[in-house]
Amino acid sequence: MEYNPKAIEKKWQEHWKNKRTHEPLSDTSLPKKYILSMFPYPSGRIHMGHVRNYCIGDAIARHFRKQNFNVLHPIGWDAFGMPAENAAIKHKSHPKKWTYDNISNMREELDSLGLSFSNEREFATCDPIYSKWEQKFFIDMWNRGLIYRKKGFLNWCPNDQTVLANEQVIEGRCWRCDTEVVQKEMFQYYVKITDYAEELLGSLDTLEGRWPSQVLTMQRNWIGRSEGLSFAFKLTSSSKERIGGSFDSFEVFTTRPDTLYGVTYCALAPEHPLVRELMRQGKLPQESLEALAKMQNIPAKERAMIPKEGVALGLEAIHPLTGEAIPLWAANFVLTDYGSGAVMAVPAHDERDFEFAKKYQLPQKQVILSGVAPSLDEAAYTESGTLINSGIFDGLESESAKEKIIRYFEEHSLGRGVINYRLRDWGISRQRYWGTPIPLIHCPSCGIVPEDFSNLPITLPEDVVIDGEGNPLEKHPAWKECRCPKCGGKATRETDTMDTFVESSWYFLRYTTPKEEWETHALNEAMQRYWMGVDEYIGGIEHAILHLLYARFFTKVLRDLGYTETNEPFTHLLTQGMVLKDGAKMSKSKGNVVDPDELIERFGADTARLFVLFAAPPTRELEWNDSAVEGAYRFIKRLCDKAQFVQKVSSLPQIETATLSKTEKLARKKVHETLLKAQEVYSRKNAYAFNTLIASCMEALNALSDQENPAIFTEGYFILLSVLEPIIPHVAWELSQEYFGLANFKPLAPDTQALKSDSLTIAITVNGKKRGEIEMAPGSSNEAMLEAAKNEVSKWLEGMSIIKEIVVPDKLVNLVVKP
Ligand code: ANZ
Ligand code: ZN
Repeated sequence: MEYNPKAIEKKWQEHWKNKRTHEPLSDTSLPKKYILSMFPYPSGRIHMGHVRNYCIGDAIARHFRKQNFNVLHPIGWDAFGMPAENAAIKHKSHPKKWTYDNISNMREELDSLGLSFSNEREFATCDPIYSKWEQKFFIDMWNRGLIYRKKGFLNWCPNDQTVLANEQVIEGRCWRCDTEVVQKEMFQYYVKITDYAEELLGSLDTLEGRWPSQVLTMQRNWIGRSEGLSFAFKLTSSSKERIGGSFDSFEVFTTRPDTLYGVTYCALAPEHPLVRELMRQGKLPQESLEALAKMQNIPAKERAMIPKEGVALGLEAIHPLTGEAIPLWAANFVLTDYGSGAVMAVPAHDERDFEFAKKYQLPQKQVILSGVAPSLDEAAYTESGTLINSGIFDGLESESAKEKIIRYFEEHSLGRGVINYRLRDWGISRQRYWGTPIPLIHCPSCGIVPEDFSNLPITLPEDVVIDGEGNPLEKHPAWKECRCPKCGGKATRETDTMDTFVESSWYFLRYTTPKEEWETHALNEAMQRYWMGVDEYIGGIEHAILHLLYARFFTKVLRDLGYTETNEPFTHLLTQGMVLKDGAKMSKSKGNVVDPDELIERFGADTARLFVLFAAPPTRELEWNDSAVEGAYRFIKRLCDKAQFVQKVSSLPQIETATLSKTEKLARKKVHETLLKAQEVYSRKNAYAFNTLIASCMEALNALSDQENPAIFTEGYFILLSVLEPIIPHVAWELSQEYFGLANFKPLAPDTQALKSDSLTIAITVNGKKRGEIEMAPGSSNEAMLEAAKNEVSKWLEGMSIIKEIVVPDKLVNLVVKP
């Protein structure tokens, strides 16, 4: 067959679409696979990372479809977000137009790759019907107290004029525009993800072996569970007086109650209410006030990377066990929103406390005996050990001391054992136009009231001025002014919109519901039960924490609200590696981007697909390589060239295995090994090492070409096309239709006989000269050996008559001939 990718790719893409080949079936008695590559942000054009992501998912989806699974393999668009607004400012376009134009453009690009998406379930998260249900979820959560409004210090990007989540601040800068982030106090809506901290942590265990262990570790650390003691330090009476009676104590949290006798000072976060009160009263020297103000303005994340700094507060607290007076400091290494924002400092046994104590010449007191010779001048001893200088707890080991001290505090009502999580509630409001409107109304007499369900969705007004200054919704009175759903009085809409991570937290659930029901149902109950969880979720490692944690959380919330029964949305997770060129991540700024469109235009989609799956295993980085692209193209061409040796058949040819020559056996072995490898690859034994599967196909094609038996060639070709179909679907469908009537796209099992390598090599001599070799099973009969041998050396026997046949079992056949 002449290889003409343009013609056949278009033909098959249309065929699949017209025949609805890739749409899922509604028959829930069929075995199912839900294969999902993370949906794209409609930035304008697809890049090689997308190509890789969707080709991996597509190969898996196509494989299981061929194995008679009912497959859901949907695509959609994560369509809200700041870039649309930034483009609007820059190009004077409208975010909506910009977004939908990008979607149709990228959709065409994805189509040109021949991806087997369940097209009829496609949606964009900015579609009003999607907003409707998201707003419904928001209201359900609000009514349950799972969403609340709170004033707090937030990361503020002065350039984007918006609040950023902690995760969106990278080294003190905005994740999008790289502007330095400042702290600003304002109202914000929060989702109580902390209510689910325990479950989010605990059920990670069920994902063991199914998710990359690296991702599990990152999630565990992010949730950050620690057990310890929480208790109050009382201020001394003179300190109480000094602060005017507004405070008489403050809480601390420690994971090392066993070090309690080693406390030599306490450190408070710069934002601690007690510190703020001191500042408000101006009861500190001017330079201290200035130093504190400076500390407060540095984003929390950055504080961890700068030298420790502190300000003596001139106050003292009473040690709960020794009664000693302990000095108070404000320190930049104490986090405001962890524990209680204050720590008991033990310089002898904690590194940060040690460093700080050295700098400000604060005393240290050893209370844990170390195994090695103690030299507490250089560093803190942070391990456990035996307690010393610890009153009634002397001689205890750290672990039991912790327990006993916690019990002591509880019995004497001094404090209690607590479990703390590092996880913070998720701030979900953004002061932005292009997002899902928060469905709340501010009424002067009723307070904050959710919008009536019958009025959902609340859609965005289109006639807005987007100039980059503040939230355009604030400046749109016609939209903002409304009626209170409760009292009917004049009220105003909330102008904040939701963080786009909310949309991506439930889109995978939405896909399970057929499009006909999108108006009437958030989720079809029976269908979500059938399709969930996602059997393979494929995406970048950059989503290891944020998206995956929010999606897990949201699923659990929707479960508790009665929308789904799913506990964990993603049964398996495959994190793909980055696509590099010249060793660096492809990026516009580096100018090393390869445009997928050009690649497809030049070589065809099948070459692009073969290249990305062959160049590296999915989880590893993929280095761009021009000659590997050409190699991929040549392989496909060779596959087409070889088709001429195929005998047209409509089922797997039956092979008479007893009499095969060595090369014939070898060819069959290679082919059936490929089939076996395919089974392994798709059962995720080796994280979908498509590269090894493709290499195996290439070897098999070579082995087939090295022998001349048309039945073996045909059988091998029949199998190879089937194995290659998920990878190079267009050419595989074309060849299969031409030669096999597509009969090969069904479950095929390797022939165990062909895989056996226990055959022996039998030399064949004619008149004492070696003329060939055959592969025979050990213990084959003399007759079988003779027959195979004569077959193999037939050209040496032509016109000859055999005078003598000598068979040495398992070793040799010698024929004596004469003309
Ligand atoms: C005294 C102590 C002695 C501590 C010692 C550690 C070692 P994790 O494990 O991450 O939960 N801490 C508590 N609240 C803090 C805050 N808001 N900002 C900074 N540090 C804080 O850490 C808990 C430990 O971190 C606590 O135990 C406390 O220091 C500190 F030899 O208390 B420890
Ligand atoms: Zn009202």
